[in-house]
Amino acid sequence: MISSFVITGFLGVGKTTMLTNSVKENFGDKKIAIIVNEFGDVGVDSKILKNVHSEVLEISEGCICCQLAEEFESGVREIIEKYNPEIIFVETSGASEPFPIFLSLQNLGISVDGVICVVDSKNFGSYKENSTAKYQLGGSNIIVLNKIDLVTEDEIKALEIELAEIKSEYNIKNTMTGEPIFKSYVTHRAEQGLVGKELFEGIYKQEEVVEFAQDAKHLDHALKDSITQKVAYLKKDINFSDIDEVLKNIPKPIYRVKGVVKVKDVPNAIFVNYSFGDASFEELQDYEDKSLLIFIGENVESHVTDLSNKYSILNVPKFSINKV
Ligand SMILES: Nc1nc2c(ncn2[C@@H]2O[C@H](COP(=O)(O)OP(=O)(O)OP(=O)(O)O)[C@@H](O)[C@H]2O)c(=O)[nH]1
Ligand SMILES: [Mg+2]
Repeated sequence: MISSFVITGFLGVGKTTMLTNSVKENFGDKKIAIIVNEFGDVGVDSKILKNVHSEVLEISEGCICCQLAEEFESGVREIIEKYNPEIIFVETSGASEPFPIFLSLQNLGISVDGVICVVDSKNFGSYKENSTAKYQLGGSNIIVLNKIDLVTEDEIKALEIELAEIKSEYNIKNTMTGEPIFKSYVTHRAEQGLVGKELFEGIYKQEEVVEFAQDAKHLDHALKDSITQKVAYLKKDINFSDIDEVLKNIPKPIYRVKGVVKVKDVPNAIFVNYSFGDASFEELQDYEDKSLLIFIGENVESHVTDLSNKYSILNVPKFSINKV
C-alpha cells in the first residue's frame, strides 16, 4: 500500500522548508512524490521542491480542501500511474484544512501515516486567532514546532501549553461517536524544518480510522477568512537592493510574500521568501519566466497599491485579486 503524509500549517510556517530538508535526508532510498497546493494562482513552491529528489505535482488556482477536491484526487491518481511512488507527501496551502485531504487520500486507498501540522514558534501569536489555523492543529496527529532558533526555551514551553489547549478544543471528532479521530498526538521541535526519521514512523495505525464517520464537515474557510493575495510583476533593470528595500517596508497586515525575481547584479533568478517580517533568498537556476512577487495577507489590495505607488519597480495589474 502506498503511504502518505499530509503537511499542514499556516502561511509561511516552514512546510516547504521541512519537505526540502527532511525528505531527502530521511527518504533518499525511496520513491517519493510531492503534491503541493499553494495559496493563490501562481505556484512558486514547486520550483524549489523540484530540487528535492522526487516527482512534484503542483495544483494551483484554488484550494484542494474545497474547490479543488476532484482535481486533487485525479492528480493523485495520475501521479501514481505515471510514477508509482512509495510515499506521497501533500503540502497543503497555508489557508486550507488537512482533514478533507486526509479523507480524499483514504478514499483513494492510500494509507495516511500522519498529518503533520507545522507551527511557526516565533509568529504563532500573530496568526493563532485565524480559525483555519486552529482547525489545522485539530486535524493533525503530529505537531512540529518549527523556527525554534528564533525563540527561547521558556517561550517554547508556553507555546506547547497554548497549543495543547487549542488542540483539545479543535480536535476533529467522529460525528457519530463524539470520539476524537486522532486518539493521541506527538510534538516535535525543529529548526529549518529538519526532523528525524522517527517522526514518520509508527505514529498512526490505519485500523484507527477506517470506521470514522463520513459526514465530518469542515469549516468553509473560503467564506470566512479574509486572507487574500495580489501579484505584482517587477520592472526590468532593477538591482537586488531595490527588492530588499521593498521587503524592509512591508506593512504588517501583509505577512507573507514570495516570488521569483531577476535582478541585474545576481546571475541567477532569486527565490524570495518573506514571512512575518523575516526574508530569505535563494538562487534559482533556469528560471525564464516573469519576475513576480505575490503578496498575501489581510486587506492586500490597498496595501499593495500603496507599495506600488511608493516603489515604482512594482507593476500591479488591476483586478487580479484572488480569494482562496
Ligand atoms: N529562522 C528560521 N526560518 C525558517 C525556518 N524554517 C523556515 N524558515 C523560513 O520561513 C520562510 C517560509 O518558509 P516556507 O518553508 O516557504 O513556508 P511554507 O509553510 O511552505 O509557506 P507557504 O507554502 O507559503 O504557506 C522562509 O523564508 C524560510 O527560510 C526555521 O526553522 N528558522
Ligand atoms: Mg510552502
